[in-house]
Amino acid sequence: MAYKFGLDEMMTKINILREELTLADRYCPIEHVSSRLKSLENIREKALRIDCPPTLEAVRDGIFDIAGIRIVCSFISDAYTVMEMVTGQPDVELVRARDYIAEPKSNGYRSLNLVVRIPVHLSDRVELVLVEVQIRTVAMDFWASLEHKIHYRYHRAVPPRLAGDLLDAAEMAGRLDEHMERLHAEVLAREGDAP
Ligand code: 0O2
Repeated sequence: MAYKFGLDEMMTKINILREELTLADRYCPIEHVSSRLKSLENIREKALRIDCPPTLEAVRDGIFDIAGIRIVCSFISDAYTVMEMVTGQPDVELVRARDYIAEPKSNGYRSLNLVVRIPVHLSDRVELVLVEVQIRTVAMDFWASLEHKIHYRYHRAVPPRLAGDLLDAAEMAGRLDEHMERLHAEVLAREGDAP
């Protein structure tokens, strides 16, 4: 229940940011947002995989992505802007930041993976809830969703040829992101020059 409310709180924050920028006719760096609660089965599977004892306390302390939000942006710079917007709020505590954009994983995975702690106000207490926030570009998301499917299809043992092809695709997606970023910066500079 607390994780569900944690997700609701974070989604409200993100939706307010989007709406504020849209109403004020300002550039909105967020393309789309999704959220999910990890199923009990997936929590159990992850606990086994990372050697986390299957107790409530251990899972609370050891699994950070029970509540997960994914924010997809158009450009790499937008991902960092969104990170600042989300973590700059006084009731959002940044617990962990993994910048897989600056340092991609060896399989090619790129994303900003944050873990934040936010208060959830219940009738008789305040619970501090961890929410994982993944922020990435459309190209990174496209790659990650296919890689995720392949990963599960092969039960995490992706054949080397496929893994090599995925790495090539991740590098292409990275180059596309850099190209789009340059075009975006050029358009912004021209808009700045316009009378
Ligand atoms: P699922 O099925 O998406 O829920 P830790 O064990 O603490 O070291 P943790 O918590 O796995 O690390 O943190 P990390 O590395 O930031 O990964 C959190 C989530 O990011 C993963 O959750 C995935 O959703 C996503 N992710 C991380 N690495 C990859 C990757 O190589 N490929 C893809 N497609 N997604 C990735 P789960 O529980 O692993 O997976």
